[in-house]
Amino acid sequence: MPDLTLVIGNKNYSSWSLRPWILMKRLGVEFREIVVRLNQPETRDELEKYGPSGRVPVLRQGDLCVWDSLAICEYIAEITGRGWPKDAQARAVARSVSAEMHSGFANLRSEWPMNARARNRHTAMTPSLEADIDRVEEIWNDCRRRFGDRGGGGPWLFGEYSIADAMYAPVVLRFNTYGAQLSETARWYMAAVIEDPALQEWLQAAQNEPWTIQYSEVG
Ligand SMILES: N[C@@H](CCC(=O)N[C@@H](CS)C(=O)NCC(=O)O)C(=O)O
Repeated sequence: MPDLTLVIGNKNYSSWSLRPWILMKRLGVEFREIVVRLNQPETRDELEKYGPSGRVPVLRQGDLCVWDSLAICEYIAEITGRGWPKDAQARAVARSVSAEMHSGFANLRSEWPMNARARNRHTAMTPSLEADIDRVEEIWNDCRRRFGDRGGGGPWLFGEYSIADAMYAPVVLRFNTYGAQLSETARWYMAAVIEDPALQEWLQAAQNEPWTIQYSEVG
């Protein structure tokens, strides 16, 4: 694959970075990786070197710069021909659940920040957090029930691994850290995501990072 560089944030905390990273790993796309340490005095200047939004993730390929996690996943799908379900209706639903994750779930994001290596954290349940958790469960249950047998019937939301799984990987880590109470299907899906060697590689790297971001240490 031609000359791809993915710029990401700390693996322990950067939920947006995990999405394209895990998609590229799962699809076997080779890339160089640059980690920018977030929440430091020099972070803004560092980020501006790589992309126009001052945020990560950013994908560079020669003169091309793609910023925003979903746009990067879409580009990877374009250059590999993989990443979305093959069937048009399954693909439309995969795009819907990916877009819903991309633009929503503000309470889940703020109340349960991603902290990949943390376990047994507890926060008070709020109605808005509960509503977000319920909606994620509904999405996982619905996708598995309707599309789980597609593409060879793997453990993923649409059978075969797709961008939708990459979009929800950070949520799996949040649920793992704060101990969400989930249905059997959701627990089974989470186990598949966590056992995935690509996710294990990310978790190991997060474990080895010496940096802490205090405002993301919750519970
Ligand atoms: N919608 C963007 C959001 C990216 C984003 O907010 N990234 C955070 C890190 S997870 C960031 O770069 N923050 C800048 C900073 O911490 O200075 C995407 O999907 O890529």
